[in-house]
Amino acid sequence: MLDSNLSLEFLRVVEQAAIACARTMGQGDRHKSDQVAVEAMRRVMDTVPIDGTIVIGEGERDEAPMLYIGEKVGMMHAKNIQGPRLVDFEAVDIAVDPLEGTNLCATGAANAIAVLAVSEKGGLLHAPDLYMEKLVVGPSSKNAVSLDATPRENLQAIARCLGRDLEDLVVTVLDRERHEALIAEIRATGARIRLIGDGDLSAGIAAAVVGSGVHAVMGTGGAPEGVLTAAAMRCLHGEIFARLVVKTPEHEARCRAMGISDFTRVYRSHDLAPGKRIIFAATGVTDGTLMRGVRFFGDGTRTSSVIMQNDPHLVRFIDSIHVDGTKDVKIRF
Ligand code: VTB
Repeated sequence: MLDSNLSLEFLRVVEQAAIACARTMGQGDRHKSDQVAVEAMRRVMDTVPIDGTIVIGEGERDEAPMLYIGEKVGMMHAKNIQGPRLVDFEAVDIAVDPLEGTNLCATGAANAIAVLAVSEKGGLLHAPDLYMEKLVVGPSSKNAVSLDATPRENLQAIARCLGRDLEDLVVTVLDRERHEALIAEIRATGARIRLIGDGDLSAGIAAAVVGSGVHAVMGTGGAPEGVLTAAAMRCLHGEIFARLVVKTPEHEARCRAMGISDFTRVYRSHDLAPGKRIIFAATGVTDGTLMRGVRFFGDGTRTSSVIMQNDPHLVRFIDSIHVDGTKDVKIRF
């Protein structure tokens, strides 16, 4: 059983990853931003009392030095602990994106986050790093839309479910050439569009939260982030509809390597993140829709996070002040 106290342990992991890369905000070096987030996340992960396995991470073992797929993490595997482990640590699978939106951080743009999801073993799909067609909506419209419907049909359904006009909807779409036709179709309905440079995961979370000003996310983005989105949806009762973009024999081989043989399957949140117990944690790196970015104020640091679990169901928005122990820090409300 995933101990719900673990949620707060994982909160520390995303907070520290966010703080590390937020220091590099606007420096124009996305690789550096990512690297420091990965290092911080990896370091703090080993202080969490778990027997963890990374199932979605920075890449395959040969291409990523840390947080690679299959890497063992957590106190169970911490290098600085000698001798036999006396405690029975829980075995969990972990999906991480230490910095979702590396470009957003490197340019100081909105909605970069540090994020992870945890479940019992087998609770998160091992998704290949391919593109994925996605449709993300909130709880009110999740039973009225489909990945096989046209954007107009889906937007009409969402408008109906929300009791609004099409013109009152906001759809977030990644600003990419591949989305030209999609964007034209959405515009033709009269719905409003928010084009984003990166980060369809934080957009997806926003779409599932009433009052965020985002009603849907449409378009093609990364599959691993689709799994993280699904984990968030399990806690927010929103829904992701997703289909892998499999175009070449090489793509097919990568799917097969992950145990996927049906390339046209439409996945929903329960398929991508089937775990009985899910924990999802994210901290804002730059200012965003739901979370503020990391603020450094000389003698302390303030972070804004969301930490959620589906069972027992709990969604917490957490505002932390990290004080440097050596100074007489003033805490402001
Ligand atoms: C990016 C990023 C997204 O997918 O779009 C990436 O912004 C892949 O798309 O948040 P490109 O190759 O066009 O950049 C995500 O990482 C996740 O879906």
